[in-house]
Amino acid sequence: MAQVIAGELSAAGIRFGIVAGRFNSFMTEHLVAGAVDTIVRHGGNSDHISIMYVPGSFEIPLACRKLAQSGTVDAIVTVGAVIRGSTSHYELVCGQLARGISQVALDEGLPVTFGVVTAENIEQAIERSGSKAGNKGSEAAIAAIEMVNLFKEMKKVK
Ligand code: INI
Repeated sequence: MAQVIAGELSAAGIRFGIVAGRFNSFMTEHLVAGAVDTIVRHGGNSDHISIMYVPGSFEIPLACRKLAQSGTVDAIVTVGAVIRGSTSHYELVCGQLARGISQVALDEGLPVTFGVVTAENIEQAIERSGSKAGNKGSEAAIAAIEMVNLFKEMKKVK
């Protein structure tokens, strides 16, 4: 019979880092709040959440690397907001960000999840930061919880 390995959604006992870009802070504050609220509502302890602010999404990967190397967190949730309409280097910021955080996850061996809103315009960004299209910070927190628990389950497999 197939063995199914999946992570539960309990945040109890997990130490989280949240790395947040300050750029477009109107949205990113809602994303941080969504991530924290989701962790706590899933049984996590707010004392075990470290929130690290960086200037913008471009700086998120390096901060994730340093936080991962500090050994103080089990998973990192990234949050930011990159809006195409307000930058000429949208593709560069998004590309660097996605590549960078995946690289940190693979190199450091811990979940680094993507709660960065990438949007065509401010309206879309607001919709994805806690209004009608959900909250990307919250979604990324759920993914982080599941991934940490997935690896705990893997260790139990004989
Ligand atoms: N950073 C963002 O997080 N979102 C944006 O929409 C954005 N725009 O529009 O330029 C942005 N730029 C700043 C960038 O992330 C760096 O902080 C900056 O280039 C300094 O390295």
